[in-house]
Order: sequence, then C-alpha cells, then structure tokens
Amino acid sequence: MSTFGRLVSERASRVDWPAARLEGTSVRNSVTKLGQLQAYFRSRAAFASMDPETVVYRVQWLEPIAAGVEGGLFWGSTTVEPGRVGDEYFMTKGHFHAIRNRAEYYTTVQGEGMLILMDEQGRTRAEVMTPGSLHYIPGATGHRAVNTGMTPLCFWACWPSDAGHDYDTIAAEGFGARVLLRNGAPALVTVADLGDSVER
Ligand code: PAN
Ligand code: ZN
Repeated sequence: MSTFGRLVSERASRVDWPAARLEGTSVRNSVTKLGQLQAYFRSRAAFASMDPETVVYRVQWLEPIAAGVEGGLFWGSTTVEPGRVGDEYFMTKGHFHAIRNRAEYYTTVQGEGMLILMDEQGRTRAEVMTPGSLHYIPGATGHRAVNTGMTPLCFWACWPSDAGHDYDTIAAEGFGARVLLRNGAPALVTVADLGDSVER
C-alpha cells in the first residue's frame, strides 16, 4: 500500500443528510416509546387510551470519546414521529445539560416543529423548526423538540461530550409552556394559562 493509501482513509461513519440518518459501525441508537413518557404529557386520560409501544422518537448519535470527558463533541440526529396525546403534540422528553453552561446546536432537515426553550427561572419561549432552521441552544437552557406536522420531524444536533443530560428537573417540573392543538393549529400555551401550577 502506498503512503497515500495508509494515511488517507474513508471515514467509518457517514451521514445521510436529508434523511437525518447516521451510518457506520459505531453509531448508537435509542428508541423512546410512549410508555416511557407518562410523566411528560398533560392528559393522563388520553395517554391511558393509547398503545404504550407506540414509537415517539428515535435518536442516533456518535460518541468519538467517552461521555463525560471534557473537550469532545457529540453528533446525532433525532426523528420525532407525528402524533398527539389528546391535544398535545408528540415531543422529546427535554432536558437541561447536567453541566449547566454547556450549549448545543440543532438544525432541522425535515418536517415542522417547535423547539421549546426554558431558562432556569422557568421563562419559556419557542422557535419554529422548519427545514433549514438553525437553533443555538445557550447553556442553562432546557430544550424540547415538538413535532407539530403530519410527517416525521428530523433534526441534527451537536453538543459537548461532557454536557450530560439532566432529565429529572424537567420530569419533575416540566416546561413553562406546552405546544397544543388550538383552533386547528399548534399554539404555545403557558402552564399559567392552562391553570397548571409549576413549583420552582
Ligand atoms: C439531543 C436529544 C434528543 C432526544 O440529542 O438528546 O433530541 O431528546 P431527549 O434527550 O430530551 O429525550 C440533545 O439535546 N442532546 O444533548
Ligand atoms: Zn441537549
């Protein structure tokens, strides 16, 4: 083999860009089903009437260095299926990063959605996710992706290898707003307007 042949290699991992799919032997995969999301959706009655085996979202990602080690970057994609629990659209659990000041990028490749963002005081806002939308998620900001469309919502993400995921805060307290079907369209509705109390 020539020197060139030894030094230049095909990368072991590839992206299928428009499908937001990762290919390669070191790709990690997770599937989140409805049954794992009981704490997250507002309507317990609607939730109870649905099949807990329903797939809500899939994540693929690469960890080129160990999780928790400072200095690296992780790269992955998420596909949130279309659907609702009652009037609430399918969504990710959402989390803060365990190391609070760690930021992240999301960019949408397919579908329609909303990215819910919340600071540590509970101030909540949303950005529209549409093909090509680029979302900078600052540190100390909880983030959740919601599929408001009729087709899968697919987006890429890049985050620091030591960020970690704090799911407990969101599982316990939720976000300050939910994305609900209102008058035939998705709307960001605050928990105050819903009459739900959030303790912080
Ligand atoms: C993303 C998320 C992914 C799934 O890769 O982990 O969209 O959402 P949950 O982790 O909230 O279930 C990310 O934000 N990484 O940090
Ligand atoms: Zn994150």
